[in-house]
Amino acid sequence: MKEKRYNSENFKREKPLSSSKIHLSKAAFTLSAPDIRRLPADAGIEVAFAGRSNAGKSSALNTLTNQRGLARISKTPGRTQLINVFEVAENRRLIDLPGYGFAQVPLAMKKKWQKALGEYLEKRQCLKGLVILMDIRHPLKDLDMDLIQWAADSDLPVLALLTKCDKLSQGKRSSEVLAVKKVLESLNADIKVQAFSSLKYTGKEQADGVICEWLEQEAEEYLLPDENDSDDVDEFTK
Ligand SMILES: Nc1nc2c(ncn2[C@@H]2O[C@H](COP(=O)(O)OP(=O)(O)OP(=O)(O)O)[C@@H](O)[C@H]2O)c(=O)[nH]1
Ligand SMILES: [Mg+2]
Repeated sequence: MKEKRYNSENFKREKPLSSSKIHLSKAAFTLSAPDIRRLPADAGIEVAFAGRSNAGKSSALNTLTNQRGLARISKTPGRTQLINVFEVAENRRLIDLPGYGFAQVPLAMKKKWQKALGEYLEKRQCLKGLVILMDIRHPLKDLDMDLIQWAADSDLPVLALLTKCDKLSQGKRSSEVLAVKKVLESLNADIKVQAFSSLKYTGKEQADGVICEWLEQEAEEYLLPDENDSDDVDEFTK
């Protein structure tokens, strides 16, 4: 039998989504996975939410999907320790990733979930956009920069959401956004920066626009082993 997987000639274009408009409010919880082996098949398109613990990832997911209780929010940093999957449309998913950079967590636990995070980012082929959330009062910490640099090097588009912007005055907010834009422009990559508040819905429309555009792209899929395989067809028609 011919080698079919991992060969660019064997890609096919998935048909455009039947209803091409994505609505994030359709998001529904699918599953929580401790590592990438328990995730749904690596097909379609995923947009993942990443950031330091307590940056506001789960809150942003709830705001963007208009669903208060979709992702679990906590005052205790380190709440999201699993990879949480929310399906928005067929083969289109939002992913709430475990937060990084929280010191007061036992080392063994931290190692386990940081490994899941690293594996997800490196191996997940259907990951087509990364939302990186940073508290607007403390953006661009070392681990944030590592992640942004990695995404830039991997040609993965980034939306940097500067969260909890309701905590700053309008003037301070604008100057923070400008400062972050200036640093990230130097990376020469597809990175957008947006002030965001889950509380006040600031930046919701802009973030929704970027995420939906990513999700509405056509996805590339591997052919299934038996599909369109003339050798196999011959076997059955002889
Ligand atoms: N004022 C304000 N507080 C926010 C906002 N977004 C999140 N918070 C608060 O920040 C805390 C952490 O929010 P989460 O959404 O749970 O953060 P997370 O990044 O998912 O945290 P982990 O799952 O621990 O990584 C909660 O107390 C939220 O209520 C916001 O836009 N404004
Ligand atoms: Mg969370």
